[in-house]
Amino acid sequence: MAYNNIRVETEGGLATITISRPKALNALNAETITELEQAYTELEHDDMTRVVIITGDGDKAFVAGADISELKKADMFAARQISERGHKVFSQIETSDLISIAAVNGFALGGGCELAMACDIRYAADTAKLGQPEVSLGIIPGYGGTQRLPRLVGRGKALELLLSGNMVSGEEAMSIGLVDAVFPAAELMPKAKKLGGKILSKGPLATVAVKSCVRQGLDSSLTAGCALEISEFSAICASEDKNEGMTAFLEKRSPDFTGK
Ligand code: CO8
Repeated sequence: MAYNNIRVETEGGLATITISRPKALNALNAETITELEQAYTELEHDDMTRVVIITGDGDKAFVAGADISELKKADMFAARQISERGHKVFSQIETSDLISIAAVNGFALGGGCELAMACDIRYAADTAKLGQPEVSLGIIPGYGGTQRLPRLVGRGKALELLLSGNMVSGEEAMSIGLVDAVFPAAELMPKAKKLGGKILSKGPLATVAVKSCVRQGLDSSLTAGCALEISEFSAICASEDKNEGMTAFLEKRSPDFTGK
């Protein structure tokens, strides 16, 4: 499908979605959110694709937030719609069987930081700047920032960032758990692709089940999470991939997983 504000490239089981509105530092307008949803849905229906890297066009911005010129026009009713749309798409990314890696290549502010936080893993360039500056605009985050940020960095640090609007560097973001690794800018995409390739080499049913257990477990009690793990573990032990993985190990060869 042709898009105006994103590019989608696929290579083997790895897809890259590049948000591309360079004149607005890749800010998310309504059309971009819709395109992101369409692209994600299309990739979810593509049998090959298992890992998606989300990044921003150019070397300055991942995504500099929701589009402020669009938001400025929104009254209470429009704002609810915009917020609900964003939540729906980010939740789709978060709950999808696709494993998502945010390659944060520059400013990830407001909705941009929220998009990165909806991804499963966040890699950042050492030039990245992350933050939730909404209070500087007299608003609050509307794409999950007040909820996902404290879950990642803890209540105090989240409130410090949310209340001050301060930006943190890639290094600082890693030190507080907002991103998972930092690399020199030129190495960011190769490192994200390397991780994607590694995930692709593992059992497809297993990687989906790991994501599901971790995500649902963090949303529930330890007891409920452990019960979920027992269910997923026993189900996956009925798979052909389990047989192939263990046979390959014992035969000292690489497994040839089929996702069955
Ligand atoms: N929206 C629209 N345009 C933007 C945005 C944005 N978020 N960010 C940058 N731009 C535009 C600028 O207006 C400018 O356009 P022009 O060249 O036409 O003047 C161009 O991009 C380049 O930006 P700057 O000249 O400002 O570049 P600097 O290097 O000087 O500064 C910054 C870079 C620091 C990133 C600066 O652009 C900035 O502060 N941007 C805004 C960041 C921000 O506040 N983001 C949060 C937005 S609100 C939000 O995300 C809420 C999400 C939830 C929505 C829920 C809906 C209800």
